[in-house]
Amino acid sequence: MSGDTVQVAAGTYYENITLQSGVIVQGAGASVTTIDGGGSGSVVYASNVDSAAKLDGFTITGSNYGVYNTNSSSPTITNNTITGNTTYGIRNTISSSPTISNNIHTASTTAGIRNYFFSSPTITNNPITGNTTYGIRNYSSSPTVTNSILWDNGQEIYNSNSTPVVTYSDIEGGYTGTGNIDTDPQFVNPGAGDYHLQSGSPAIDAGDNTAVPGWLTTDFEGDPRIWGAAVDMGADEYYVSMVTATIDIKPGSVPNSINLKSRGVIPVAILTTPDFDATTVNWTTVRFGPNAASPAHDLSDPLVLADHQRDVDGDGDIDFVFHFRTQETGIVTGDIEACLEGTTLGGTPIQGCDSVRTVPAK
Ligand SMILES: [Ca+2]
Ligand SMILES: [Ca+2]
Ligand SMILES: [Ca+2]
Ligand SMILES: [Ca+2]
Repeated sequence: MSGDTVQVAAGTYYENITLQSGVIVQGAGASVTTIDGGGSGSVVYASNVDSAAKLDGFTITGSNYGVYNTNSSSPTITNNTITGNTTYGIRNTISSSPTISNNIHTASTTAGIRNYFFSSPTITNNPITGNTTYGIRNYSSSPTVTNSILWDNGQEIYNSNSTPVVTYSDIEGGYTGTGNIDTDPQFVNPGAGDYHLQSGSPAIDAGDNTAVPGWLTTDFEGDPRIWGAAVDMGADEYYVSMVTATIDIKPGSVPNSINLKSRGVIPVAILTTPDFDATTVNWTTVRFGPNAASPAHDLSDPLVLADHQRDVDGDGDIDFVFHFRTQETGIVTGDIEACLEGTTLGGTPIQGCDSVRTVPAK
């Protein structure tokens, strides 16, 4: 019934399903929930359904057509992996204009997406890659393609009597439109089905925020959809969450008295815990206090580094000790806390705070 949500548990289902207006079909995620159409016809069929019909969180595979929209169907298709269909991943025909966001389209034989007879889907944040003949094939149709990646298809976009609008997308061989680029998107491992973006990908922050539908608040794996300077192209938003590190200002001493008149240094340890190995911190990135002081010592000499990596709290694991010049930290009279920031050697941001007591007290 309209307004219903059909929740589908993780698993592989050998069947063919039909979308209905107003009904949400919600899988447990494309990595764990597969619908295999069993060889012929369409895995998912939709005729004249409205935009409130939704298909979310599946791998759609194993038929001629992954999703077949016809007779003015405009369902919302999001967070799916549409792969290994022998003709088209998605076929839109006879004025069908679905909203297609955050899906991975790959390994279909004829095209990732086929638009036919006045079908103008809105295709946002989709990688379409590794389809044999075409990425998108248009006939008398004009889709809107934004924040998407068309790479390594036989031909990326084929038009017959069609004028698609393609912007803020990475198209192999180039394509006319604002914000388009033609640079290897640097997927992590497309051969193994991993379409995450590498840290240096040109697709990061290269999309158009205004094209992201308001309801699309996460990427294909649940990270914030818009992160950093702008939305990324493709289904993945490159996102690294902050790790909260445990630090000990003046290791072994409490309270952590800071003599603001001192010309000396303040030792600060990042402690190794079961969740975090302090020796993975990139010392060149570490900053401390309101003025973001850099470490007082150059730790590029392995002997000096070894002297700073030791077990300061006696729990048997190696911690990382830094020293910061008191005058560079920006700590002022009355401050009760100071924080350290940096990143690991792998680029994960870290932050940790500890209490301080300034002397002479006010
Ligand atoms: Ca971004
Ligand atoms: Ca992500
Ligand atoms: Ca302390
Ligand atoms: Ca330790």
